[in-house]
Amino acid sequence: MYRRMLTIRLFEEQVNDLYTRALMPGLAHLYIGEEAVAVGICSALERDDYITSTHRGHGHCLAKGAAPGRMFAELLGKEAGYCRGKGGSMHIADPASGNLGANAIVGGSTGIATGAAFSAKYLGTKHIAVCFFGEGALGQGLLYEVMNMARLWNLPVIYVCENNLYNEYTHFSETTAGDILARPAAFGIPAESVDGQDVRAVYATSRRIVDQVRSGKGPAFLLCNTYRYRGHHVGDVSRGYRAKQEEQRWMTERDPIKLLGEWTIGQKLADHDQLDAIHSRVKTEIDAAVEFAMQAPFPGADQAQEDVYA
Ligand SMILES: Cc1ncc(C[n+]2csc(CCOP(=O)(O)OP(=O)(O)O)c2C)c(N)n1
Repeated sequence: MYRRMLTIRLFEEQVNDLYTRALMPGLAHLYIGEEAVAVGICSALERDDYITSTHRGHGHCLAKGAAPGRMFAELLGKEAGYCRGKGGSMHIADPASGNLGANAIVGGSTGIATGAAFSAKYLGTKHIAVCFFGEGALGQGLLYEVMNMARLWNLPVIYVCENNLYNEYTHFSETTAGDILARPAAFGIPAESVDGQDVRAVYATSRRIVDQVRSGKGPAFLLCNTYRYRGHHVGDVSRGYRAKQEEQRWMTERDPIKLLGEWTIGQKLADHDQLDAIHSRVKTEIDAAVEFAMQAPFPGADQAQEDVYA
């Protein structure tokens, strides 16, 4: 889990670099600071369980098993990318690792995840679906339609709300009335919250929920309290809508990688040198992945109209 969180962190730092050097088309929403959520939850899943993701989706894809090289290739619009360069940052799908796709429509993937859970139940496969979404999606009607269906039909789906406090530039308290957990509870869906900066807590909680959902008890809802360190997207650099002291507090006191590293050393499971060695290995892997993507060819012009449906 330490290595996976670090992979996401270093991947995202490279994305920021590629974007600011104008090498990457499109836009990117960085997941830095939230790594423990994706890693804690995906570590409790099987490879062929399903996930759906959001505009802030790189971390979910990597945590579920996507290869950094093909991810970078997708971001750079290259043929070797997961969507052959046609999806970009916000639409990465990797069916081989159960990733049914990121979705730039806020709340959009709640329907897809619930449909995947329906198919798993109908076909009797025992797979479950995890639907990641930000707290901004709590304002979307689709979520309530599908939570209703999921409860009525006892579907194996876990709704994971990542509350990083801000929907774009607005604090969630200005957009979200009442208690978040009361919303799934109104449908009879068991709901709980977890410290989204503590990967061990996220993993332990997810492990229990995953087992319940897989055993046929129907849907669940997990609220993960977390924080994004960077702007809403890479261009949001001044972040005047939130206090610098707040950012500093999360980064210094609540950093998920630092917290797990300190715990690991405190438990004498690893020492500083071993953690540094993991860091160097991940850095080498990420550098090689960027190089692979930079060298990879663009798709041919003859593919421009392939896979176009509308
Ligand atoms: C239906 C819809 N409305 C508006 C947008 C524009 N938009 C993109 S991200 C975002 C805020 C999302 O906030 P949240 O769901 O909390 O996720 P976070 O960015 O914090 O991870 C908005 C309003 C959109 N993509 N889709």
